[in-house]
Amino acid sequence: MVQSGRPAPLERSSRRMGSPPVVGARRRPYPDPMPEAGSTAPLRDATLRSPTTVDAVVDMLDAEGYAILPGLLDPHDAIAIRGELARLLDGVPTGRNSFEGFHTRRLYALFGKTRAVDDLALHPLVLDAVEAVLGSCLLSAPTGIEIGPGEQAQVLHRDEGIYPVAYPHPELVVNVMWTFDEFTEANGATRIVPRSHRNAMAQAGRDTPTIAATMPAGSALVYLGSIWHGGGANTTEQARLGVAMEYVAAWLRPQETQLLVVPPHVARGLPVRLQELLGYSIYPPFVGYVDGRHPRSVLER
Ligand SMILES: O=C(O)CCC(=O)C(=O)O
Repeated sequence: MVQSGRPAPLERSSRRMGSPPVVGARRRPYPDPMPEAGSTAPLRDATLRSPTTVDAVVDMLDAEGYAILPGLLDPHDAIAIRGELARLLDGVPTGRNSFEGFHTRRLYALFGKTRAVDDLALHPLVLDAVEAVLGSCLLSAPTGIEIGPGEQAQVLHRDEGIYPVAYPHPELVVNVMWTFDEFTEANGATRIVPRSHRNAMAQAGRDTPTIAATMPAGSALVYLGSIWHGGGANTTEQARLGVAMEYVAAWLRPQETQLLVVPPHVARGLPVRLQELLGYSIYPPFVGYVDGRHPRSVLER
C-alpha cells in the first residue's frame, strides 16, 4: 500500500485496465466521405444481424461511425425493462431546453434508481466493442430518453464535444442507444450523419443529410462520440423510449458523477464489473485512488 508520496500502482481490477484503444490505430483509408448537403450518394446499411462479432461491430464503427444491432435483447426482457422505465418516468417533467427537448422526458441517475438496466451496461458483445474502441472506460451518462409526440428534431451534435481535447485524438466516447419501442423515421429514431467521425473539422447543420437509425424494440445502436447525430422529430401520437448508455475513456471525467449517483452502500451489492464501470476502479497507474488506495477499498469498510 502507499507508504509515502504517490500511491503504488493499484491492483485488483477484474480486467486489464488501460489497454490501448484500437479503432484509431487500425483506421484504414475509406473512400466514401461524409454526405454533404445535396448529396445523393447511396448510404451503406450499418445493420449487423445476429450472430455477429466484436470485430464486425468495431469494423463497422471504424467505417461508418455507428452500427445497428437489431433484436439483441430477449423480447420478454425488453418488455420488463420498458415497464420499469415507464414506472420511473411517471411524474418526470419534460426537458428544460430544446436540447433536452420540450416534449422529451429524461431519466438521469439511472443506476441510482433501478437495477433493471445493469445487464445492458454489461452486455458482453456491446461492452467488448466499446472497450475495443476506448480501452478502459467508465459509464458516463446513462439516461432514459422518451421522445414524446410533437418533439422537434434535436440539434445535431457530437457527444465528445463537451471535452476540450484538441484533434487529432483517440475516440473519447462511445454511446449505445438501447431501444424499448420500435425506432422509426416518424417517432424520432436517432438521426446519424454517417462517416462524420472521419472528418474532425466537419460541422453538421440543418441541411446535412442524415439517416434514421430504425430498428425494432430490444435493439442497440452503437455510435462513436465523434459522429454527428441527434434525436429525431416525433410526428406520431406515441412516445419513443430508449436508454442511451454512454461510456467515456476511463481517464476522462464522466458527464454525470456516477460515484454520487451510486453511493457505496448501493454499489457494494453490484457485480464487480459494474462497480468498476461506475468508477470504483483505477486507470493505471493510479488515476482515481481514494486516500491512497484502490477505490474499491471504500466498499469493504
Ligand atoms: O434520443 C436520441 O435518439 C438521441 C439523443 C441525444 O443524442 C442526446 O440527447 O444527446
